[in-house]
Amino acid sequence: GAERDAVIQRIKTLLKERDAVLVAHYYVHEDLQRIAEDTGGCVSDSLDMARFGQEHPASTLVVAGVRFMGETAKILSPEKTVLMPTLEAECSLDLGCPAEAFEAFCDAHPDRTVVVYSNTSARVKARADYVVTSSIAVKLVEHLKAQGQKILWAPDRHLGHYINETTGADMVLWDATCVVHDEFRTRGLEELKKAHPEAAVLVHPESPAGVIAQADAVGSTSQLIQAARTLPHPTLIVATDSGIFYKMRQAAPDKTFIEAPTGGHSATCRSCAHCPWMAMNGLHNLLQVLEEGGNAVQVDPAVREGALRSTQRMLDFAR
Ligand code: CIZ
Ligand code: SF4
Repeated sequence: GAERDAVIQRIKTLLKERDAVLVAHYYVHEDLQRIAEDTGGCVSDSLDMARFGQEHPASTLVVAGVRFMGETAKILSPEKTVLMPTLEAECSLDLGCPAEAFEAFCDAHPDRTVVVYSNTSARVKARADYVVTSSIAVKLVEHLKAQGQKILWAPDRHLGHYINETTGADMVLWDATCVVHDEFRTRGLEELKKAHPEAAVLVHPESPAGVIAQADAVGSTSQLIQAARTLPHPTLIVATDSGIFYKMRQAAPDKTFIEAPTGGHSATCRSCAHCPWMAMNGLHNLLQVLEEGGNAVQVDPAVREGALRSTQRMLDFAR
């Protein structure tokens, strides 16, 4: 309504006044994705969010996503102010990989190169040799394997298993999962595919192996959007957070999208696969943080130094 439009307009004005740019993840509410598009910000996956924030000249980055994304922005751009609509937006992979236990795990495998997913705390990244996102994980592991390195992987065990299957790297795996992707169901997907023989299946590799096995395309959010554009199928069954549909519909406006079934799937569940922490980002708290300037992300300088090393390696490798 009119009130909502006024809030959006006020946010756009404040972004300009504050020399701030909005960096939004594909999984946040489409209102926020649209504001980022309209104001020269970016909507992307965590790798491109990191790149964009590092390269953009604005003195303030407003990161709409979850905490590790704000931390990554601060790690790469300590001179910038990094704000988030909420500092309470966690990630089950980050929460499932506490630094102390992780450091002990690494200590128990001293012969292994430590590769961690970007969905981790700054302190976990500081212990790692490399950070990766899902868009470059397979490539980096192939590269390290070709050098004869043995690898320890954390925290997502489905993604780790998928990389092991794809590369034969035989990585030692940490045992955490994403609360969203772990819910996709193998049997339910088999049935849905039977009902839609015309459909292609797009799967994010944080999903269980039985779901990945049925995919026509496996990849990061950006790679899945690309697949939605290029695959010839008229219908796409999608196993990732439902926030992705905003960009997927832009990429392939004539195709039909169906959410892959989850454990909680029912006729009354409109958006079963949606991250509860991504959903904490909204117009209201975005406006509030721009008006009041709270919610600045801080990273301990000693931790930052180590996390920068492994994160910058990711960006250099991705180039
Ligand atoms: O599941 C997530 O949080 C993803 C896909 C993050 C990312 O790499 O963009
Ligand atoms: Fe973490 Fe999963 Fe939410 Fe992504 S969707 S932020 S991996 S809990």
